[in-house]
Amino acid sequence: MKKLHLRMLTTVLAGVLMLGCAKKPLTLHVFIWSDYIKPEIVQSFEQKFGCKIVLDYYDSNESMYAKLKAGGGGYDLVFPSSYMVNIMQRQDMLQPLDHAKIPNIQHLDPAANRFTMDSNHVFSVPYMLGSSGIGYLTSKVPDFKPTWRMFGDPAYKGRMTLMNDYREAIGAALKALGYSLNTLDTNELVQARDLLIQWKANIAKFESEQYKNGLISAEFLLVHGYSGDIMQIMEENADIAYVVPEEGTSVALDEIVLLKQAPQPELAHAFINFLHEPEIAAQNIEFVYYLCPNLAAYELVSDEVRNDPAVFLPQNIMDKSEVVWDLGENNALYSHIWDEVKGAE
Ligand code: SPD
Repeated sequence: MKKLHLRMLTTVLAGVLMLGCAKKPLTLHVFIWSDYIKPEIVQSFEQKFGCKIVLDYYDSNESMYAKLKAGGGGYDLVFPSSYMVNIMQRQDMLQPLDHAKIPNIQHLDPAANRFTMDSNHVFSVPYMLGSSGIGYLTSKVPDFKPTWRMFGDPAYKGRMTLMNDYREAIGAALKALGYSLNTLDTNELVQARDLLIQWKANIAKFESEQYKNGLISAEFLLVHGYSGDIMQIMEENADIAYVVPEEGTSVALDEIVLLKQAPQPELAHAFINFLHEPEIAAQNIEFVYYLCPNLAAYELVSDEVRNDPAVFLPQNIMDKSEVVWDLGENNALYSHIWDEVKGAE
């Protein structure tokens, strides 16, 4: 009965929005991380609602935020990590969500609440959970050890990349040193800065997007990257492996937010709801290799994905990993260190 009711609600909503489309086709503008949605899902939504989705891509929370702050885009929906949701909400960039228009919110896995600062989903709905780690070519790095310290190994000088992302890169150095990646201890941050400067001399570049093609083509042998992104490229080069370093890593929940100036809030709500249809969420998990925290979708994914520790993170990895939190005015401690790393010779 409940299912029937939901289906009717979705059909009515689609009908209402399509009536709008009959006059003038609606377009939804979505700003999302690259390689983060199955293209056929976008097409299904377009067909169902008779509308158009325009996707633009970013490779870090900070580049996305900078573009929005510069007035760019005209976007409806964005997919920031939980700490950035908090920053954007504090700066009045978001509008509250209407839960009545997102009935699939009922499927959310409550276990994901520990990764968000908005656990009542006032401004955000969880999208995907993933980790950061090391991708490498098993045949070219025979002495690989599961540690962030690999970035200091001179044997791979010039053939490695670290993410061009201040919380991820400083976070990797902090974890290598055994510290929290949210530390406010200036002594620990200075040690992380110095370690990162040593690693900088050993890597080809700080980079958050091209590392994938670079690893496929063997231009790079070892890269700092995101779990699902590296899992995706394993399909193109069977020599690639993904490992979470033994010191722990960052686990991030990216969430869907509706921008304050969103031109199409109705359609945006419908898209959020669509992404949490259990079958759609399961298809998306299978494609992107990140975990959409949707309990009903977990039942629908293949055994291969359900047993993949890069998708369903095992407890031992969770235990030593952390979420990057918004540190308020102390975020500046990290951006200051990042400037010093970038400026170092
Ligand atoms: N291509 C998808 C990348 C998703 C990254 N999510 C986590 C970001 C935390 N810095």
